Amino acid sequence: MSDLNPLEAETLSAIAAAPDEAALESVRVGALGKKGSISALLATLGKMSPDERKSAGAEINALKDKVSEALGARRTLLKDAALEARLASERVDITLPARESGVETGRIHPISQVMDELTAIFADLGFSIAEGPDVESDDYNFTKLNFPEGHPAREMHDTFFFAPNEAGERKLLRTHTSPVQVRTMLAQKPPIRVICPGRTYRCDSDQTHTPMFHQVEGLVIDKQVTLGHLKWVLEESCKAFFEVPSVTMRFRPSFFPFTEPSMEVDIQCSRKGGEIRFGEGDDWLEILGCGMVHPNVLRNCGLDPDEYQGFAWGMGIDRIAMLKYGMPDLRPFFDADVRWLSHYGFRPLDFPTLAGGLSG
Ligand code: 2NM
Repeated sequence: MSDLNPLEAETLSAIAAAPDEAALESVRVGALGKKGSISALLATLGKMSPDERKSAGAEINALKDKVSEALGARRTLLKDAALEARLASERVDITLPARESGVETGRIHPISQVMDELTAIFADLGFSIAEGPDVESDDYNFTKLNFPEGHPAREMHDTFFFAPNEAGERKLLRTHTSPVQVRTMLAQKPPIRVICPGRTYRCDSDQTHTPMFHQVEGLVIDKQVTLGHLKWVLEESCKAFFEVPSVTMRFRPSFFPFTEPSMEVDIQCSRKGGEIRFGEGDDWLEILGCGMVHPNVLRNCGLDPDEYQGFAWGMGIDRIAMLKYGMPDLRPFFDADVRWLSHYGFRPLDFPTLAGGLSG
């Protein structure tokens, strides 16, 4: 039997030097594993004479016990140290001030606020919200809305077109939210009462126009719908939106391909010292376009104009938001400047409701 002392010294010093539990495990495998150094020694016992086996067996087993004990002690030590290190690194300083929640710092953009206000107002009048894609077909954006091919009204919309596909069809960015009303008429049976808020696009950019802007359009279809109903809905919603007890509206004849008759609507206001007030004064502010849905549009959307009539209107949200909240310039709307947003934005939990007040 060879001298076991060098193996013992080597194994014990490897155990003492193991920096972590993984390293310690490989020392254990190297000594006590199936192919380990001490296991190899135990395997030699079978070839020994009974006397030799007795003394060598005792020696090897003593070494094995010693190594096992050292492994156990080192493992406990490393486990404790690892726990200590983890506790130190994950320590929470409970004396630090609490971090401010997003609900305190985040702000709702004025355009979203105005859309939420209009949603609350029209929901109260029994309207649903309908939405549709920003990328539309020529058919839904123009043809079904009674803009014939080659009609000059198409040119008035400064449309952003995509490249044509193999079939020669070109998609476009919707120039108004009216295609959502088309989709609604094609998908559901009257009576219909919807408003359609969303982004719209026209290739137009100057002091008062941005190539992307926002609209809310509305549509009512039923069997006995008149201009009188249109006028009432617009008056009620304007009073609610501008939070005044009465408004005076002026209806001027106009033209849109999808309505007949068509009107533009102004509301009476005063402008003194840069401040605008509604329900008084001798100025007029243009706020929306509207009319009775053209029989061709009804037919194009699967409705019989002898059975159903409807009215529709559309308004730009960006300018209305500027007016209501006293913002002098349209362009910062789309600058994503947090300083502007923290000044003009709305607190997320102050959600507009008719009962709680729209704009707080
Ligand atoms: C406006 C003005 C007048 C309108 C018409 C329709 C539809 F789909 F029913 F034909 N949607 N929106 C409409 C009518 C929009 O925006 C100034």
